[in-house]
Amino acid sequence: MGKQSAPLDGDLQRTYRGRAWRDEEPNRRLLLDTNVEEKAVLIASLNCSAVEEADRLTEMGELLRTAGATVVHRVVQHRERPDPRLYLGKGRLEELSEWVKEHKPNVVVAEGDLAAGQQRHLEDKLNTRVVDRTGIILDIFALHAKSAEGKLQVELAQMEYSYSRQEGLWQHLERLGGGVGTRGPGESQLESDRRMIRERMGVLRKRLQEAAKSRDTMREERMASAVTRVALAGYTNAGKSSLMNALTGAEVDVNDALFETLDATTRAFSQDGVKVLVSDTVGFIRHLPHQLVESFRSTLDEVRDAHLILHVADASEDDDGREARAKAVVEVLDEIGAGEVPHLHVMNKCDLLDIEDLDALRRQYPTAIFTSAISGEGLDELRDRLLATARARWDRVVLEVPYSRGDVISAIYSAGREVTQEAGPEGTLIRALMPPVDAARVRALAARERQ
Ligand SMILES: Nc1nc2c(ncn2[C@@H]2O[C@H](COP(=O)(O)OP(=O)(O)OP(=O)(O)O)[C@@H](O)[C@H]2O)c(=O)[nH]1
Ligand SMILES: [Mg+2]
Repeated sequence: MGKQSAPLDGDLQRTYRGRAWRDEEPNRRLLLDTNVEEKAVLIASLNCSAVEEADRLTEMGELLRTAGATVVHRVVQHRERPDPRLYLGKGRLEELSEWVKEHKPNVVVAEGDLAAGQQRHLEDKLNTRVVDRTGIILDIFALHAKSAEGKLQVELAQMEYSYSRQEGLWQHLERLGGGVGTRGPGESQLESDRRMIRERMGVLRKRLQEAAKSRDTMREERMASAVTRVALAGYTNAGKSSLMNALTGAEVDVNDALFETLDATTRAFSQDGVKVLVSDTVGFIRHLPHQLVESFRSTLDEVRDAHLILHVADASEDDDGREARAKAVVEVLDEIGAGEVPHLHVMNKCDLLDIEDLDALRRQYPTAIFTSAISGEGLDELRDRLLATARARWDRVVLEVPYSRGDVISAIYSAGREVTQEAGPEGTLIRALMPPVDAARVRALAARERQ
């Protein structure tokens, strides 16, 4: 490989090498150190409106804050699309390179996704770590993963991310080397890295499948149960967990951070014999890395299997920001197969709006429910709507139960509501509202009796 292999080899050490994940160190942070507040330079190559630009840069700042870094400098370039080789244009990169030399930030972070080659070229030019948006999001997930399954899911997503970048680098080296037969030492290291990652991904997938099996059993029970299931879904930091806690008295962690919640939690609340199960799960973001959607698929089943999705939004966002976020949420819901599930819009954080703004928003979203998990505003209305949804799912059952089957009658009383009974010629004529599953069960029982 001659001269060209030397800088690439250095590259590998910085970004690609030394990540031989071992069992004893799961969920190692991919890119940023946990214990120090890192100084980050944010770079962006954008082709969007000024409003969207401001929103995206703010969001990237929030992501970095959650990951433990502060933005100390920004370089924003407006161009049709990022430079295919260097992400930024040459001139801007030169300027940045000078700045980096002088101020020595810990990391340079791109607002968008970087191809492996772009990342490598930037690291060479700037002589510092370069990370992209997906890398930061994966890092936050690694930081917040708590359950065993959550940790496996994050690790798999991290691996898939690294693997796809190694693939790019590997192809690049292959081109440089001019063919398989001329591979140098750098490449063999790379190959062994790839093999290790592949093997580890296999192990992780298997473990996740095992976890999914027990989940499947739970899922079957869940699907068979008559209880109405409601899932909270929405952009990260909209207040889903806060609403969950306010509605059900759960104690899910709440924090002003992105992706605070990763695991799914389900709690019930009930009133007058009507029960509703509420699930809180991982939040969404625009361009949610595909690897994460894939590895969190089983967690996201909670959303797909729901009878009703509460699409929670932050009412205090400006119109453009709120609409962009709502669109991103709908995209992810479609991607996980939850696009057809009925949903109800919940505008949360209403306490942050003044009366005029709130009125305007109510006119803009006439079917939404306006809540504040902090002041408690709108929570009764939300609860009532959920209970009404649960009631509406109940079947009206009219049956003639043979006099010999007192057990069926007591089953109807225990699972049903508004039960009335009168004596008929061959049995008790009974009317009730029942959850669909129980209705089917007693109907089958009664039919069997008749034969
Ligand atoms: N003012 C106000 N703040 C709220 C309200 N609901 C939640 N928050 C705050 O918003 C932040 C995020 O709340 P969470 O409940 O953690 O949001 P989440 O949607 O579960 O976020 P992720 O799990 O990170 O996706 C926290 O600082 C909450 O205290 C509300 O109604 N009003
Ligand atoms: Mg949460």
